[in-house]
Amino acid sequence: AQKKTVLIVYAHQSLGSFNQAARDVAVNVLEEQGYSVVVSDLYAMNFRAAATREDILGDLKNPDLFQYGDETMHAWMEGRLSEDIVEEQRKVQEAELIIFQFPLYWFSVPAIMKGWMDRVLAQGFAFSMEKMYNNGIFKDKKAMLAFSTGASKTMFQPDGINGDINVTLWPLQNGTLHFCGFQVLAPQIFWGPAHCPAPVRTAMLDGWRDRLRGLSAERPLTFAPCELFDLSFQ
Ligand code: FMN
Repeated sequence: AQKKTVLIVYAHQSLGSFNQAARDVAVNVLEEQGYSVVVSDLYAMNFRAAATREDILGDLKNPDLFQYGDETMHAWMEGRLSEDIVEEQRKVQEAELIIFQFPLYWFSVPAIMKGWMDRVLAQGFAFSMEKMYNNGIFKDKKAMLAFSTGASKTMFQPDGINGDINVTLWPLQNGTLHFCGFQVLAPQIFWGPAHCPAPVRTAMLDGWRDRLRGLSAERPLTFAPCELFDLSFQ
């Protein structure tokens, strides 16, 4: 039987960073558990972040007005997306779990990872007007954000200076991952590793190792069910 696959989409520039250590823990634990682990190291790949005309091979449907979403949907249907996108889509297809490992940038993912989302999660491949949220294309797959912050946990409490971290994560976890159907696992948050003494960083990585060992038994987050919303736009 083929091994189950985990894809780690990874965005950090530096060898020796905390994010790299967190990535390596995940690779080791998951491989120990019999998974095949694929890493997309976005900076090392020099992954292109910008959604442009170059993502479509051949002629445009509407050369008078370039509409990225429409053009990439048609290109996906006709097998005319650029090779770097197709390669990432193949990895997504094969993975049963995707872990996004990154440092929090401006309450979000770094631009290179946002570009991965913008370009790889194309209409038709990752969602359609009929298939979204609980009925989404990737409903049999899981996804998870694993990230480090500069801020402390208290700053991201509901009454903290940054507000509730769950509000910060809503666009990524609900608007992107759950929208595409993924079962979203609770985020793994490494609070301010740069401001912690080494033993605390080590303890954070030990906690991550322990969590990964039990990951397959975790229940995904729940989001507001579609029934609560006006679906008349359909
Ligand atoms: N930390 C936060 O807590 N919230 C932010 O919104 C945030 N935005 C950042 C934006 C940029 C462009 C940079 C460079 C850093 C930002 N940080 C923010 C701090 C990083 O998240 C922090 O330095 C990183 O998680 C540390 O991990 P590392 O040691 O692996 O690099």
